Order: sequence, then C-alpha cells, then structure tokens
Amino acid sequence: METNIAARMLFQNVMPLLSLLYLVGPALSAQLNLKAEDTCESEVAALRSSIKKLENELVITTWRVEHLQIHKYFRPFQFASDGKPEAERAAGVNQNSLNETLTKSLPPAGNLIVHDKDCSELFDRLRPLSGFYRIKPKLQEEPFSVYCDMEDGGGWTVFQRRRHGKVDFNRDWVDYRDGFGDFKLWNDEFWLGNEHIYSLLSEGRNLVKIDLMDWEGQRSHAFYENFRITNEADKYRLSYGQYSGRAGDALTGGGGMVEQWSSCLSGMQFSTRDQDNDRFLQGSCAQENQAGWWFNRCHAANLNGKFYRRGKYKAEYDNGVVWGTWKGLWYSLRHTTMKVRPLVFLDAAGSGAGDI
Ligand SMILES: [Ca+2]
Repeated sequence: METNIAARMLFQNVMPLLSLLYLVGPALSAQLNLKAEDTCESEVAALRSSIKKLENELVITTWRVEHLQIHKYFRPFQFASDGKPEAERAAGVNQNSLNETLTKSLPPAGNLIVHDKDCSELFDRLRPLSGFYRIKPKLQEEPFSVYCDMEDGGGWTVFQRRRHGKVDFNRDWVDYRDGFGDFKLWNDEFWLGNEHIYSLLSEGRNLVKIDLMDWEGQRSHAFYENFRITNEADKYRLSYGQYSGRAGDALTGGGGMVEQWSSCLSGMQFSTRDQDNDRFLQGSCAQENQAGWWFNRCHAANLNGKFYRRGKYKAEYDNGVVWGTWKGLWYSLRHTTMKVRPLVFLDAAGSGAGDI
C-alpha cells in the first residue's frame, strides 16, 4: 500500500514536469538564446542550469516510472469523469479498463537522449561512475536500463548479478526472457533478460568476464571471448570462444571428457522450470536446479542456482550458485557478476587490455 502511495505521488509529480518540459522547454530555450547578449547574463546562466537540472530530473523520474510500470507496482493515477481517483473505484471497475491503464505508456523521453549502444560507448564518451544507465544496442529497438561497471578498466555492461539472495532466480521462461530483479541500487540482483542479452551480444567481437566471490571474500574470475546466444526461436542457444582466467573453464565442464559430455554448456539451449530444452532425458535440469540456465545434463557451472548462505551446502541436487572448477559443485558462491564489453577496448589505463 505504501509503495502504491509513493508511486502515485511520483507519477503525479512527473506528469506536470513532463508537460512543462515538452511544451515550454524548447520555447524557453529559444527565448534564452535571444536574450543571451543582454546584460542579465548571470540570470540567463542560472535559468539554463535549472533547465538542465529539470531535464536530468525528468530522465531519472521517467526511468523510475517505467520501472514501476514494468513490474506492475502501481496503476497510473487517473481521474474518471466522476472526478474520483481510479483506486477508489477499483473494486467496482471492469477488468478491461484496468488492463488499458496498465499498458498505457509514457512519452518516449528516454529515446531522445540515449546515445550509447552499450556501457563501453558511454565510458568512452563521458567516463561516468558505475551505475544504472540507459543503452540502445540496436537502432530499431527501444533503449533499456543496465548496470554499467565503470571500474575494472571500465566499460562493462552487466547482465547478471547475485549479491545477497533476496531475488528469486527460480523463474519461468517469460521472466528469464524479459529480465527480472531490481535495477536501482549498486548491489541489486538481476537477470537482464535473454532478449536484451541477445541484443547486447549479437554484434562485434566481445569479451565476457565472470566475477566470482566466495563467503570468505576471496575472488576469482573467468573470461570468454565471443560469448553469443541465438534468438528465442532457437531458445537462446549458447556459444563462446577462448577461455582464460583463474577460476577454471567450468562452462565447458572442467577437465575430463566425461564431464564435458555431460556438462559442457557450449551449444546448449536455455531451459527454465517451465521449458525443458536440456539433454537430460529423464528429467528437467532447470527444475532440479531451481534456475534458468543453458543446461546440458546438467552442468558444472550455474550462476543462477539456489542461493545458499553458508557456502558449503547439502541438498538432493548440486543446485547452488556454482562454479565447479573453482569451489566444487557443493559450494554456493556469494557474489557473481556476468558482464561484457567489446574485445578490443581501450580501458581507463589506456592499455587496451583491461584488467586482465
Ligand atoms: Ca530434460
């Protein structure tokens, strides 16, 4: 209920702001240009600066509203002809009009100001701090919000993150396709969504880095060149090139032929608890492991697994947050990050090789 009220207030605040900036903003800017040569230059500068601040506020608030709408935290606040807020009539209102208000979209303010196809372009252009930013990997697609890791050489677009186990990763196909989790705070957990990951990975040569941390604070990592997934029609099939790093090549299943036969994930389709596309004929890896992932029969690495709070765990299946070649299948990791940037990238230190 509190969320609803907060969201409603947010929405009430953003609408006048939207109207003001869309209608008055351009005219006001033109006016200011005309008067720039007048004597009141400091006033003009102050006004320009407050317009800039308002524009920034508009962008941020629009993202928030979109996030709340996407996750259906609230219905856009609307007055009916009888003057009563919609919420007061909600009990009596028919379902069709509810659906209409749920799908009503805001003006595409973000489209006008998204310049970057990924966090590496944003890093090159502005060198901003790590945080959530809007990117647009493909011209014909809508921009979306991602976490940009501007440390570690900078320019990383993050598509998976585990930190504290508050987000449930045992989800259906649609959630994994569209993305889930929280996209606000520096330690929020999320899966960016297979559609977005597909857009992000589909062009150019890339480097994926997988950052891992255990419950003692020890860190390790793995790199994969040219990490790719196919589209939904092919069930987001995974492929990747050369491995390097310290954590071991768990995606390929580790050392032996037998392990690779059963747990190499290259060439595997994505499976969720409601879509079994794995090679385990007798059952569903996604159901056993309570996760969506590119299962074979089943895996030696599964970063979307069940979050166990002590590291070592006992269970019927090895269904933890697992990177087998580093901590084994019966140790569930505390932090994981999967992130990508172009293979050829001039990092913050100018070395061109990142923090490898
Ligand atoms: Ca199966």
